[in-house]
Amino acid sequence: MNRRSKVLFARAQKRIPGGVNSPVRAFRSVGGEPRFIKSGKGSRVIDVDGNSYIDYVCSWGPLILGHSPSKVQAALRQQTDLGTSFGASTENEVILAEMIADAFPAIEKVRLVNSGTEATMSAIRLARAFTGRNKIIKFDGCYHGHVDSLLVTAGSGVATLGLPDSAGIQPQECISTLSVPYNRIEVVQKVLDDNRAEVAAVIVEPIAGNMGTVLPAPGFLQRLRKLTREHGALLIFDEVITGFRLSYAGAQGLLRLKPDLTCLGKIIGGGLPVGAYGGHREIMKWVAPEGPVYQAGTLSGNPLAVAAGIATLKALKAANVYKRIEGLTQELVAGLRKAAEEAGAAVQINTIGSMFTVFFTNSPVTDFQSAKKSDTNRYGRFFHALLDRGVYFPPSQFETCFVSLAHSRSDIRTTIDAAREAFAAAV
Ligand code: KE4
Repeated sequence: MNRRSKVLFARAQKRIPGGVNSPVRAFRSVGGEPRFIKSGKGSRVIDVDGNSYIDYVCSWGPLILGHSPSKVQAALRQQTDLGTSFGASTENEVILAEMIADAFPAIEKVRLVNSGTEATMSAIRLARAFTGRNKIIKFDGCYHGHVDSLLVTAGSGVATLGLPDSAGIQPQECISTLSVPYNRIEVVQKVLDDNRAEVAAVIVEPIAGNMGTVLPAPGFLQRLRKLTREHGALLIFDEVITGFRLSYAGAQGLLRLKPDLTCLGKIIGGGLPVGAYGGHREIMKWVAPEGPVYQAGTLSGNPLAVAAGIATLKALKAANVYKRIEGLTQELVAGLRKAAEEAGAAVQINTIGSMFTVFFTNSPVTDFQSAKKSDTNRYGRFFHALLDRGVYFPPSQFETCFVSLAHSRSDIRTTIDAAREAFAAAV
């Protein structure tokens, strides 16, 4: 029953475009109407009609500790008593910057901003200034926020809404953006050769999360690092999702790779608005006021977001955190694969660390092209069948499920049981 959600959605649509403050929340790609959430604790959220769900959206990634973790709540309470924003530097901003730099060897200096979009937008501007070049290479299906020049065959909400390029963006904004298929290193090589000495940067989600979870082919990122270095283009890892998600040093820590710039967000703010971009000090010294690349923000380094981020990263330094969360994810994915097989549903489940996506397709999903071959209507039916059984997956085929440290083995078993019925119901 979702009567109050329905009433609120009708009201919301009168005053907010599409009734939501971010498109993917509107359930457009799965049908039906969004549930309005009232509260969250641990692995669960409760909607305004009192329905409880085991949550695998986790606020799209930030809540790796689960909802309302006590240590983060305590840090926020302590900070609100001291003040919420000063527009001046604070000790905690230095502490968070030091924690990020200690975690990521490729980050010698870092600038805090208010969203992942601001992080990637600023990183692109910095790369152009540092190299004196204009062109940017990105990958089809990777989403880097709603930056004008990067909304080119983007993933996430854009893919969901079938907007290959958003309205309102001037063609000349994207003329220097070259989008190539993910995992196709030979295409990257050709584009770099054809645009010799013109490419400022290649930006990539090292593990893609915005076409659903899609993994890099063996050697893809290593060859990308080599090619960009040979061509004098900067390599930017967009780790807004994977930063502190896949390891305490993100995807680059797992892969033992060092990009020139890294974009972060989500987890480093513990559920409050945040973003960051950082890299080698020789590059970061170009950022104002040290250098000529202007970038600013009223609430950058906001005391509440920084307090929540510090509390979250401290919790992630505890022993075996990543081993535990991966074990839970592997148990869930194995159970989902078995449940799908029992229901005769052809699925591909891509997973790494505590990320996974269930694709309704027979063939492997290795890039945006193959992701789009999934049966998104069937995903929509599966999504609602799960929702009706108290399990909340992302309301889009082109997103990633997240497991948090608050998910229990009982949650995993409950989810597998619900999925067994949902696979059968979604035929
Ligand atoms: P924000 O501006 O939404 O904080 O971050 C943009 C961004 C940048 N880079 C990556 C890899 C991202 O995944 C994102 C945002 N992620 C989406 C979900 N995949 C946010 C959800 C939404 O748009 O509502």
